[in-house]
Amino acid sequence: MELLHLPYPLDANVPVTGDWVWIGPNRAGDRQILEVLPRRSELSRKRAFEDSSAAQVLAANIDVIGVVLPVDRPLTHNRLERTLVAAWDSGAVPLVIVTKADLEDVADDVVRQVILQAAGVDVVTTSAENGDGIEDLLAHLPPRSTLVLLGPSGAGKSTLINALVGHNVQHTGEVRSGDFRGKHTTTSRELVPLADGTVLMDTPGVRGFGLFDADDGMEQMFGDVEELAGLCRFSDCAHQQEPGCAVQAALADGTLEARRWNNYLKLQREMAALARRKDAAASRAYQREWHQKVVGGGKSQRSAERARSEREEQRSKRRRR
Ligand SMILES: Nc1nc2c(ncn2[C@@H]2O[C@H](COP(=O)(O)OP(=O)(O)OP(=O)(O)O)[C@@H](O)[C@H]2O)c(=O)[nH]1
Ligand SMILES: [Mg+2]
Ligand SMILES: [Zn+2]
Repeated sequence: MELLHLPYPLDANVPVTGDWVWIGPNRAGDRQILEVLPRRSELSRKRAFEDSSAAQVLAANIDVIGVVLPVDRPLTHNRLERTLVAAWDSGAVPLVIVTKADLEDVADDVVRQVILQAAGVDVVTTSAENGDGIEDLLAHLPPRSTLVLLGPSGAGKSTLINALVGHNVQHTGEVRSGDFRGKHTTTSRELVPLADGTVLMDTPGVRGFGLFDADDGMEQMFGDVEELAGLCRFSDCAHQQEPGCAVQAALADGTLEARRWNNYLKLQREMAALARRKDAAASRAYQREWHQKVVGGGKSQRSAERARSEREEQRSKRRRR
């Protein structure tokens, strides 16, 4: 048997990029994955289609999740917080990586804004173009750790990996001149090892991050907000016009940013809706199972259907009488 760090997802779901698996001979003597080893971290998001309540695991066994933000695109306020919630929830440590710092004279402003929103998560500023911040970024990686880069297409993830490796291993692509978006140059998740045992994971650009059951991540990102809401005079305070509302007081004196509070509420609503969908799906599954047990009596689908049509026939006979 041998232990491999598998570079590609073999199946739609298991194992995923970053999984460690046991490979050994099957009964016929062929090499085959016998087992996926337990994951120490798991980055997931809600499956992309709207009414799904299932999780999609994007990567496993990540130590550091690099959230990549290029300075040449306006910072869309709430996406950073949302991504950091998912990152914290994975069990890995998030790190915000600002890229293309050589490009704009607004770089300093962007970084200041990013630091505010990152709620204590470390921020490193890099330029693959002139090498600034590359050493600093490496210093943020524990020995032999795995770093995944997340960010929109054209953010400079693959370029950054090339800068970390020291030569070109990943294809990179121009951004469109109109809206600075990338062209999805990287199309699969790929592992790139460094000489010192660090592993870098390049990913295709992801725009959105539907949160999935991210209570721990919410607590990491919004723990102070949750604590504040616990200080209101009434334990069932809706934080609207109630007297003694600690949230409204903090919004009024500026210690809580309105944008951040609204985004917190939005993410809470999103997860509550997901929980309701999950409950509904579970109750449908339960009803199906119950129906099968009681009505189907463990018979095959065909005989259950026959039984149903017989019952219907009898019912209509009764009606005719
Ligand atoms: N000026 C400057 N340009 C950069 C820097 N890093 C990346 N770029 C440019 O940004 C464009 C996109 O870079 P990529 O590395 O392909 O972006 P990506 O995030 O991998 O994009 P996808 O693979 O599509 O998700 C390329 O034209 C790069 O040359 C940088 O530090 N400075
Ligand atoms: Mg790329
Ligand atoms: Zn309140």
